[in-house]
Amino acid sequence: MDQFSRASARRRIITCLGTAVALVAAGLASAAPAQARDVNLWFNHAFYGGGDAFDTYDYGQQTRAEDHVDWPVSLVFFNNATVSKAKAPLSSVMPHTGSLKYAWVGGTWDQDRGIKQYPGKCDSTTNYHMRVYAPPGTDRMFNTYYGYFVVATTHMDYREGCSGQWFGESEAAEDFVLREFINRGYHYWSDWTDLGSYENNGHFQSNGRASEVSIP
Ligand SMILES: [Ca+2]
Repeated sequence: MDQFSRASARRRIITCLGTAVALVAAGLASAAPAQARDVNLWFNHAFYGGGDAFDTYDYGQQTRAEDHVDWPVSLVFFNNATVSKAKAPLSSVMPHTGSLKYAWVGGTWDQDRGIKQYPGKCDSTTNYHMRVYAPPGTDRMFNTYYGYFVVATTHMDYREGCSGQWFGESEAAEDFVLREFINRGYHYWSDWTDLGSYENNGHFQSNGRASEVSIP
């Protein structure tokens, strides 16, 4: 698929988004899990042409609610992607795994520990982490324009398990992963798809637009 037809499709996506649900901020102050925060918009998103839809955040448990969102979807791997094919190219730079999180993809739950640069560590270098999701039965989703696709969330685990730890910077983590694919010669579209998952609150950072990588 060439860039022109993809761009043309994107212009029409705006009118074809899945149901947007405006969520109230109530309830965040009481017994909120560590990752709870004010998520302004929450979509179950279907690309133009329909096919498999996905929630634009992953979750800390199998509950599709604002209080349980973890990280925004920041990458779409398409063309002929599977979860394993989206992870494999980065096995040398992100050889470790993290805790299980969950995503609602293609009408079912998937779970993933993801891939990350390091296990928990106390120095101040980057430790980017990506989780990749698709229905476990197929390991991929399908859309007429994207072909076989999977979605991924990204973030950084800073000084994980040590004093001064924090988690976030999804946008920087997206850029890190995208750069690794660019360096390996993959075709890409940076910050291409508007998923409405904009966040700008301390370390919770996302411009709401997912980058795309073509997996042959
Ligand atoms: Ca982005």
